[in-house]
Amino acid sequence: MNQDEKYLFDLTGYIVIKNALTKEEVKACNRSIDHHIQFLHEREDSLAGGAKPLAGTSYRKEMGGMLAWDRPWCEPFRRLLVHPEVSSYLNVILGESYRLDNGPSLIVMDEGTEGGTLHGGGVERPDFSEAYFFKNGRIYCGLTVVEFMLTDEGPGDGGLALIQGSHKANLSCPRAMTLYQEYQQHVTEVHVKAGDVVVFTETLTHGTLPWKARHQRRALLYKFSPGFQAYSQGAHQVTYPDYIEDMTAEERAVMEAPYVR
Ligand SMILES: O=C(O)CCC(=O)C(=O)O
Repeated sequence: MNQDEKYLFDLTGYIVIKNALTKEEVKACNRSIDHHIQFLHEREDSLAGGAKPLAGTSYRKEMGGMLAWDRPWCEPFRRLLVHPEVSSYLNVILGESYRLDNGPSLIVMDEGTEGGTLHGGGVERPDFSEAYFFKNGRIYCGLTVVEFMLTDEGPGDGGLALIQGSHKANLSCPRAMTLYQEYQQHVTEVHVKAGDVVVFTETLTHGTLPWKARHQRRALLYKFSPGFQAYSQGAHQVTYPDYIEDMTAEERAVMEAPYVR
């Protein structure tokens, strides 16, 4: 990550790493997904918040669990944990011992799929797990989203959208803006090619525009944290040793693994 990219990430809250994945790497992910297509499920609830500009004819589809698939199917997804084109950025943004907080999770949208409200950023930063600040020449960033694009997202297609600079907002985003009803000129629709990777701080206000393209959208999300902190339980589902089971609920809460409760 060079000085210009660092400046732009600090300024806007996101960066697009062009051609981070080779065509073969994208193909390998898509092939593994196709092989497990029976696990793809449509959400049961809407993400569009009842807003007309975000409405669609179906809910988005999702799939997870790739890291646990049998070999060789899991391999392309495991490689993305430490992909050199991406880890060189995460080492700067999160520090060298960054860890997977949760994911990967796949978002799939066919033509007509609804969007999702803009969320995160401003006063929605609840605690240090989603902090963003700059001090002594370096970036300090909590939960960070890495979105591996497995298909193109061109102008007018929809998909990932964000409000540049909102990771530094001090006020909550106007409700009509989160619903994409007002101030659309301040919402950036991110345009990418398959193989590009978008890295953004979870404190950036972001969401999804309805999918209008004829081809299927596939975006693969990994969420990383600095090595010393956690936002969610991720792979570390709590199983208590017996002596903790014997504690009061209040005592047990203090013994839990780090994550945002
Ligand atoms: O559609 C996207 O790329 C963004 C998804 C998103 O904001 C989310 O799942 O929280």
